Amino acid sequence: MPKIQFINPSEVRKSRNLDLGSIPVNTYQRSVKEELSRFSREDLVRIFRDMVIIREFETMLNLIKTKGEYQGIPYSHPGPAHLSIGQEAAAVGMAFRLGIQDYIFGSHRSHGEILAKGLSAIQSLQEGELYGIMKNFFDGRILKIVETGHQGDVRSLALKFLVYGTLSEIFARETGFNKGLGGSMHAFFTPFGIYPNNAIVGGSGDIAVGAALYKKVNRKPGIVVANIGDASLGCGPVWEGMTFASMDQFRQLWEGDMKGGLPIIFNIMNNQYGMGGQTCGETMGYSIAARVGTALNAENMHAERVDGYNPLAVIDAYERKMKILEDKKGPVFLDVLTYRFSGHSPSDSSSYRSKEEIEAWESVDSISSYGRGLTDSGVADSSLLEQIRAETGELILEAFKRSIDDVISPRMDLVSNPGLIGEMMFSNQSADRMEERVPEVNHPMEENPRVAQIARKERYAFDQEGNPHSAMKQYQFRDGIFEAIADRFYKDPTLVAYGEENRDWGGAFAVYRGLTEALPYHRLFNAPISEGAIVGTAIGYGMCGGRVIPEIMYCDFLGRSGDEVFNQLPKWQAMSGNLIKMPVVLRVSVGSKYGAQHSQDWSSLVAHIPGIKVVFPATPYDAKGLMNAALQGTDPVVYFESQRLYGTGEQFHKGGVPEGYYEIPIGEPDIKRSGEDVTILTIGATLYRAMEAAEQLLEQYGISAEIIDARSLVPFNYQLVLESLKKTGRIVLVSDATERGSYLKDLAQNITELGFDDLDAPPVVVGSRNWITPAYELEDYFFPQPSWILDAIHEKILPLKDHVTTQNFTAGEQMRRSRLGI
Ligand SMILES: Cc1ncc(C[n+]2csc(CCOP(=O)(O)OP(=O)(O)O)c2C)c(N)n1
Ligand SMILES: [Mg+2]
Repeated sequence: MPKIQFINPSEVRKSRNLDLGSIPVNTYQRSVKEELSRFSREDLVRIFRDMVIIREFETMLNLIKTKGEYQGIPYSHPGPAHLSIGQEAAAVGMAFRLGIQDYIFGSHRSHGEILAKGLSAIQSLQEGELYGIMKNFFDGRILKIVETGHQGDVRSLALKFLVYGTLSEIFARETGFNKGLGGSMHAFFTPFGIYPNNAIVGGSGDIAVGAALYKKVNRKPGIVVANIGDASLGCGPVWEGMTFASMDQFRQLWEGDMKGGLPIIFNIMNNQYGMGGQTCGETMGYSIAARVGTALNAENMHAERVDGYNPLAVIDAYERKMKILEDKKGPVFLDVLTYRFSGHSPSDSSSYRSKEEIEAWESVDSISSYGRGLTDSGVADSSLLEQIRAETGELILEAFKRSIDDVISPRMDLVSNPGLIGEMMFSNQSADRMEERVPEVNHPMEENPRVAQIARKERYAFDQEGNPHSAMKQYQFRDGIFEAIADRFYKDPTLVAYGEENRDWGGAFAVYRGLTEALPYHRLFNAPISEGAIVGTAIGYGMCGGRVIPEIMYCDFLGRSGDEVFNQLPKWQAMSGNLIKMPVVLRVSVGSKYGAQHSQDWSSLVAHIPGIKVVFPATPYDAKGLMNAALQGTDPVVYFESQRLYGTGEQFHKGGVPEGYYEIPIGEPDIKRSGEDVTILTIGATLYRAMEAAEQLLEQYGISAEIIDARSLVPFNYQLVLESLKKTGRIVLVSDATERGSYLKDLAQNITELGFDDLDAPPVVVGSRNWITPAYELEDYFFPQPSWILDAIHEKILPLKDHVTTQNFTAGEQMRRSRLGI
């Protein structure tokens, strides 16, 4: 079902001027009095209260950071506190109309947003529901603390719960919303629709889009708000997220009720500074941030600037923008103008701005202005506002006292349980599907043309005489990946896959060919060339509860999704205190033939980062079994696949690749050839070069090599390797990653320690040269060759009689190269 969208030259070549339309700027002008018909008095007063709670909360933190005490009680908080004093109206206005089904994502400066969204949730939930949430959260541990001595209703109890849970999290207490593993910049509370805040500027810019994608694809109610700063508009992931959210296909190619835009608001908390840099006039050129919307789609993303110093203006904008999202006309871009009186952080001396400027903004402070609006309009008298301030002071003080009490609010006990954080790195669950629902597919699996084609293939590469079947007839490595993924698409209704050229093309390397016919657009689609957003949106999709397979076309492009792969994907399970799962299987194709920027094996870089499982299968049997295992799990897996192998048949598993479902446990290496004299441990496609080397060792030198295919990098079970060493006493490790700092070095180091008694010689690493990858014609001088393995054995382990080396593995050469850094 290829898409048919005719690009007509006579249309697109026509001469005309592009009219960008106009963008409203601060157009809201109503007074509190004029709003009395739209808001109840209670609501209008509550807006004031919510702003006051945020102000007092942040002021308390400011005092602790700058004076070391609050209300005469000393406390030291060494961690960060990016405060939002001055920005309260923007946060309360943003959250006021949202329900718990609406998700917010934030930044390093999101305490105010957490509180505002929490306060809004507390108001909108039924008391029973509210109590249930508190009771179920961490088995009621936080509830128990705040219930002690509480007199009053459930909502006032919930206020205590919200403030205490947030503050304890900031103070790294185990009783915090994320067990103290998130902290000030990452705290969140999903039961109220408060999703991760992000210490990486702009980090939420693409993750939030993935949450909106999740809502759309899985028909979940609610919208998503990405609260990001004005300076984050200089960040690639934010642009990529907005590009992804604005894709035409949502309206033009997605079908049925899936037609229409993503339910997301990019909410720019425009405090007009990025640390000390002035975004308007210095570090950016947009002049009015709302202008950015004009770049992304023909509706200018419904962009608008609103006065974030007036909570009613922000609420008004949300009412209108939520309607736009309901009509499936998202995304929306909101430039919420605000200002922070507090420094970027409490240590900030505000050297980049004048006292006059701060005072000018303080003179129009939203809390006092709005409070005046309430009294002037007769909604409240000043004694009520005073009472609110006084009650807020008590609320914050009580939470403060409790959260700094080491008995009530202990830190995670890493003394009696040193492995606690380690145990939180992976969820290690097994789940056929992330939700019980019938998966949407276009036809039964048996009717799929690719499935029919594979059915005619030979699932083992050799015939009964041991001769290889023709290449066309062999079941290939790419078929193994296809079968596992196709099976999961028919099992898990939440599963979606996307990346560059994933749909009509069938993936750049034809892994998905056939899936285009099987799946509607919203389950398999082409992404923009936005590797950051491809991974970032998958993270958002996964953390909301969906399973997803993003794809990076060439390993070298992982650099473009560096933040997502290194800072986001691996971190959120543990940083959430294990509330979040991350069923994201990131497929990464490792190239060759295309030179320095298309042929790098970066599996070592990924394996270095705690929190990601890393696999690198080399045979069709392993490819299918490991993909099945990855897709059955709930952890992030980076699944490397070598372009050298897509067409390879199954040469090892005698029965051929099973037609049915099976899993290969992640972390278990596999013996691909038995031997007695030397062990060769390979990663990825080097397996086949090691097999050649083993043949030569046997034929030319009578040495029998045992070959172990690592299959996984993280986790990795050393047992099999150590057993092999008991026989051979010698080991060579081979991979296509450049040798310096590679994962092989890590393996070699551990093998040295664990198998020292059995080793006759130190483990020897054979990686690629520490160069750029040269042209295809020169690749044999760069990537490990069979002869290199022999050379390394000859030079470092066991002299081979009359062996003539092609590579220099001497100690002197090793020293020379290291000295030169090559
Ligand atoms: C990727 C990244 N670069 C730099 C920083 C350091 N940093 C933290 S906050 C900040 C300014 C962000 O400004 P903005 O997005 O406008 O948010 P604001 O602090 O004004 O709320 C910077 C540069 C960071 N955390 N992440
Ligand atoms: Mg800013």
